[in-house]
Amino acid sequence: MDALTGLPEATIIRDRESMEPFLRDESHLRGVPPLAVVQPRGAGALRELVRRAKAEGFGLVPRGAGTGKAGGCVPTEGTVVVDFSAWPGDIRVSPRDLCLSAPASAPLREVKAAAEAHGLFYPPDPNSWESCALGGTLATNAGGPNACKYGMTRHWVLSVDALLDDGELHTFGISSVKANAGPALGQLLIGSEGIFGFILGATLRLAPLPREYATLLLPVKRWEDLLDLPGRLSGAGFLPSAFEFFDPAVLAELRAHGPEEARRLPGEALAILEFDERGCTSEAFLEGLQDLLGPVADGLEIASDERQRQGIWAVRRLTSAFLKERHPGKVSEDIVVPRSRLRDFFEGLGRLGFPSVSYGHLGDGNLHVNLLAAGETDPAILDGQLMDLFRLAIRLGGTLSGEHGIGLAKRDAFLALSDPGHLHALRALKQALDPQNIFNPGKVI
Ligand code: 2HG
Ligand code: ZN
Repeated sequence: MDALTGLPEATIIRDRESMEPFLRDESHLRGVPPLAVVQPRGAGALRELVRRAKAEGFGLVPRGAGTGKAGGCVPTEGTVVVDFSAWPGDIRVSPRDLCLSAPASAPLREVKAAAEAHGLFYPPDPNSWESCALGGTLATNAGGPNACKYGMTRHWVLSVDALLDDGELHTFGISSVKANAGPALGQLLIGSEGIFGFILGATLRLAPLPREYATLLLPVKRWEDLLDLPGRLSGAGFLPSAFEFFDPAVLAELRAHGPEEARRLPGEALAILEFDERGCTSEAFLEGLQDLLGPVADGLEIASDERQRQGIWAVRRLTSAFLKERHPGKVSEDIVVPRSRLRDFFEGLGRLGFPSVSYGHLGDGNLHVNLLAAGETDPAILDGQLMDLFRLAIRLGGTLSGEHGIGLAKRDAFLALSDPGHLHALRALKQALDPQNIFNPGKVI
C-alpha cells in the first residue's frame, strides 16, 4: 500500500501470512485482511498515519494484545491495523500520589506487579489479565471478578493520553482523584473502543494492597439458592471482592470434559466468593458470614492457604478457554442485570427455550451466557436467540454488555436496541471528534 511508504518511526507488515494473526481477537469473529499492519514507535508515525488516513480515505483499527471479546480490534474493509505492542514508555509508580502511569503497550500483568512492588493495588482483573495490554483494557473499559467491589477500569483512570483527529497528543485529566474543571473528557475515551482516537497511555489510581484473603468455594444443592445471595450479602454489609458462579449446565460440562482439577468440582451449582478486607480471615468474620448464609453454607470450603486459593481461581480462569476449545463455534455473551433481578433473569432465560450454559460474575449481575451450539445453528435462528437474550436483560433493567463492549460482535444489536436519543448523542460525538470516520470505522455505531 503506497500510502504508507516512508512512514516514520514504525514497522509495516504487508504480507498476508504475517497479517493473519491480526484478523482475530478472542471473539468468534474473523476480520477481513487489512491494507497493512503498522506498529508505531513514536508520535511521528501516528501523526503521519492520521494525516494519510484522512487524505487517502482509509480507516485505522487500534489493537492491543488482541484479547478482546467483541471484535473491537478486528479489521474491517479498507483499514490499517495499528498494533500498539511496540509503543514506547515505562511504568512509573508514584506512591505519594497513589498512582501509576503506563503506556498503552504495558502488559496489564506488569502494571499490576509494579503497583504490588510498592504495596499497592490496581484492581481491574479481566480474565485475560496475564496476557492483555493496558491499552486494550482502557479502550474496552475492562472488568473482571474484582469489579463487584472495585468497579471497572474507568473507575481507576485519573488521566488519559490520547491522539485525536488533529494528529496531536493530548492528556485529559490530572494525577488526582479530584479534578472538576469541566466535563471529564478522558472518561469519554475509556470504553470508547477506539472510535474517537488512539489511547496511548494513562495515569491510574491505586489502592492499598489487600493483606488477607478469605476465598470460599460454595457448592449448593439447588441452583436457585445462589441467586438471592449477592443481594442478601450486600444487604447485610458483606462486600465480596469477587462473587463468581457456575450454573448446573456449565458445571456438568466442566466435570465431564474439563481438566483434572475441574472434574472434582462439587455441587449442583457452585460459587466462588472472595473477601479481601482486613479481618476477613478471622473466626468472627467467617462465623458471621456462615450465619448469614444459613443452610446454604452446608458444603462451604474455605481455602486454607495461597496454594488452595490459586487452585480455586485456576478453575474459574480456565473456563472460558476450555469452553472455546471444546466448542470452537460457541458464542459467549456478557449481559448484565441488576443483582436484584438475577432470579427473574434465569427464569426468563429458561423460558426462551434454547440451550445455554452460564457462568461469570454473579456478584455484579454480569453473566456469561454461552451458546455452545452456535457454530451449528442457522445464523438467522442464532441472531434471534441473541436478540431475545439481550431484550430479556434490557427488560429487567440491564444491558447487552457488562464488560466486553460492543465492537463488531454486538453492533447490530446495540443499534437495534438502544434508545434513539442515546444513539443520536453518540453519533454527534463521533461526528465532532472524527468527522472523516477514520478511527475504528464500523465499530460500535
Ligand atoms: C471471563 O469472565 C471472561 O471469564 C470471558 O470475561 C468470558 O469468554 C467468556 O465467556
Ligand atoms: Zn468476565
